[in-house]
Amino acid sequence: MTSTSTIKFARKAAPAVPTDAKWSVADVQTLFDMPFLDLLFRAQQVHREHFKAGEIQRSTLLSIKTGGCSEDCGYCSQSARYDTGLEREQLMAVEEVLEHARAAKAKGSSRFCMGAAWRGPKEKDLQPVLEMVREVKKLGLETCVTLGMLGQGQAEQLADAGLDYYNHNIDTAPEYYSEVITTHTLQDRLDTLDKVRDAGINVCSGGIIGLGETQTGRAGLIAQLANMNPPPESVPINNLVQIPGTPLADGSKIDPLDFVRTVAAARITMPTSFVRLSAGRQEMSDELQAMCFMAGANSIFYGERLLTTDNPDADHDQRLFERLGLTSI
Ligand code: SAM
Ligand code: DTB
Ligand code: SF4
Repeated sequence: MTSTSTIKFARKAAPAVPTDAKWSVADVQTLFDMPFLDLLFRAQQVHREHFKAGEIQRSTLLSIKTGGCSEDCGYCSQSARYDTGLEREQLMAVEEVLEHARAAKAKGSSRFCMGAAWRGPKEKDLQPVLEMVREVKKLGLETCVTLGMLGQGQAEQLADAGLDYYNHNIDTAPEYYSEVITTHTLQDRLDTLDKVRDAGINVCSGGIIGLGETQTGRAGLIAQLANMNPPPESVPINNLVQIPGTPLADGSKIDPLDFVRTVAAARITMPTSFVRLSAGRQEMSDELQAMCFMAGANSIFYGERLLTTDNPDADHDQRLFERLGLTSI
């Protein structure tokens, strides 16, 4: 005889974790199809098995070279191909970068992420970036850079400078990639990620939600990240910041609850990774962000600026941490 409790609580079985730890697109889609509260509960369970609940890592971003990028990423304010009204800036001087890094540390950030609008760094540009990495590290901050595709030997040079993380997102569903970007391929991105991994640098790789991808496409993005061996140590989940002038400026926005589902799926499929609630927080309510933390996000970008767009100011985040009883690591 079936017990009442079985009828009441086992409405939809959660998918079993695949034994070979590989996730098919269908497995992730099954997570998306779970009742919302069951999905969040499962994500919390996984989260608490691997992390202390309520501990949130904070990274501060700085654009060290802004605009004028040769690539055509359809969401980006910094592509030279779109008129987004962004003012181009040359590579920042090391001392100016350090001023920003000191301020980030004083506000409580533990990692400093420097981003450059390049297809990839030229050798002459890499040298000052190596200096930035060495000097920021001396301040007692973890270092991260995002410089585009790396050439032969560049990952090793970054590793020698002491770089902790390299950010390089795979951004969207494999089958949708060429709809969004035509100047490089997903395979190019994966090749750079291999170089980063081989050089012994921690991998930071995630994507953007709301580019017009289907829900299956979103499942494909998460599956591809989760199936990396090992998965990225840091997984930024960005909500598209719509930039006037870019091809993706006017698409329809996704249901915020689907964003939360994506965070939960990232947590469940990548149990030991830091999942970062990344771009898009400025347009999210505190309550929606709280739900993302419930879904297993345990990292944020902290400080009033992302690369070229606004982020909640640090005081607001500080109050949010206090209201939610969150602590920083
Ligand atoms: N040029 C390098 C690259 O593409 O890797 C580094 C900088 S690029 C701006 C870093 C990442 O920012 C992109 O891969 C994308 O995930 C994210 N990004 C860029 N524009 C965005 C936007 N409008 N909304 C959300 N995320 C965005
Ligand atoms: C990531 O995944 N998101 C950050 C960081 N890595 C480099 C960048 C977000 C950019 C948002 C739009 C802007 O400010 O230009
Ligand atoms: Fe250039 Fe990176 Fe923007 Fe693409 S996402 S246009 S590579 S800065």
